[in-house]
Amino acid sequence: MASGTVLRSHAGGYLVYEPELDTVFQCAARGRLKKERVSIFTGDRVELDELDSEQNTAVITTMLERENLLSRPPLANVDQVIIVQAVHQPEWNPLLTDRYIVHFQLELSPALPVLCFNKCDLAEESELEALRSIYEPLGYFVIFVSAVTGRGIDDLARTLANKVSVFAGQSGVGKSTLLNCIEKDLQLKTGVMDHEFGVGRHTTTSSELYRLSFEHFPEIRASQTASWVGDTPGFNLLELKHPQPTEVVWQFPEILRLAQDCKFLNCLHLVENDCNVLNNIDEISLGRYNSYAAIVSDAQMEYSRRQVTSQKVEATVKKVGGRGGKEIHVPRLSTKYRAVSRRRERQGQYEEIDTDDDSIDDSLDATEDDTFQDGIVGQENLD
Ligand SMILES: Nc1nc2c(ncn2[C@@H]2O[C@H](COP(=O)(O)OP(=O)(O)OP(=O)(O)O)[C@@H](O)[C@H]2O)c(=O)[nH]1
Ligand SMILES: [Mg+2]
Ligand SMILES: [Zn+2]
Repeated sequence: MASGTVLRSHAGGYLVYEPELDTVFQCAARGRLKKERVSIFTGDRVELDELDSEQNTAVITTMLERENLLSRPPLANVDQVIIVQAVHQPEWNPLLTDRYIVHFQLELSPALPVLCFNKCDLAEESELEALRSIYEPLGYFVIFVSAVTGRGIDDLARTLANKVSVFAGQSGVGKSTLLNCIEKDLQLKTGVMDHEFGVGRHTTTSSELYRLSFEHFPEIRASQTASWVGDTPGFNLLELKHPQPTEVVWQFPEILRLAQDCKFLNCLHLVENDCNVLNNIDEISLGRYNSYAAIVSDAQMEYSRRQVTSQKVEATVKKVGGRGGKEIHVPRLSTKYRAVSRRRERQGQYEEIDTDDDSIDDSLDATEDDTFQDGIVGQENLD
């Protein structure tokens, strides 16, 4: 049975790369998959049937087990997220960077995102050192690049080798331009900066996965097996994930270290007299602490909004142990990594028995990426 990777949704179906034939097939999904409400996303691995090598068409019969799924941008089986930020044009925004960090840590826990600062040609070395000194000590891998001078492009290419990576970051920071530097044949459409407002123009409008050949990087090419990278559009700030207010601290390692010795239960480390974080605030970068406070405030608003609408905010940490030993908190796996409950499993079996229609359904009208495109209307909030 042939299998492949979904590169993107296309004309009501999917483009799927099949490695044995080294061919991209235009595929429809079997009606059964739709009946079972199987959502197929860019990055999903699928089994194919009815391959037509002349027309380059095929049918998706099965979606293979998914390792993970990013919700925004919607991409499956991702190994790492590269958060791309510009040092200038658009001006670096520490809060936005930390918001992206928290979002992707929650989405892809326990993998830490890579921080890629672009447009270094427009920055002073001292500015880059200041950025390095904030994030490197916290354990983040930081890369400084310039698509104009070529600085750091080798480092970025090496980081992408043998992985499925996603470039995320606000519009205009140069995600597509950097990809074009690494894979010159891609020739992705890139935008122009709106200099009046200092923002990009949302040139990339849907998530797509590209296979990297590293043709211009012979050293990497020699040792690589399969490397993929997703180019994505920026997304609405309202779509960023928040933990519960008291759990935001888990996403800030330097604050967590001090919070663990805070004597107050459920302290938000914002105002409490004699809070251990506030007592040692000079050990934390001011920008990071401000981001923490802003994200706690966002999380509180989200929490009260959900209480009004009775939606649950999932806990992102859980207590383990306790009997005999000391109870500890550990990060909770996001739902997509958790084992399916017995009840769910049984329900799934019933559904499967129910659906024996194996006919091809080519009336897939609203694919996941189309939904995403709809979802990015009103991105002004981001800039
Ligand atoms: N000076 C400078 N300009 C750059 C660099 N990289 C990209 N740009 C410019 O930044 C602008 C935006 O680049 P894009 O690659 O379209 O940005 P993007 O992040 O893909 O934006 P969206 O697709 O809108 O999300 C273009 O005018 C690029 O030429 C760089 O390293 N230095
Ligand atoms: Mg782009
Ligand atoms: Zn405290």
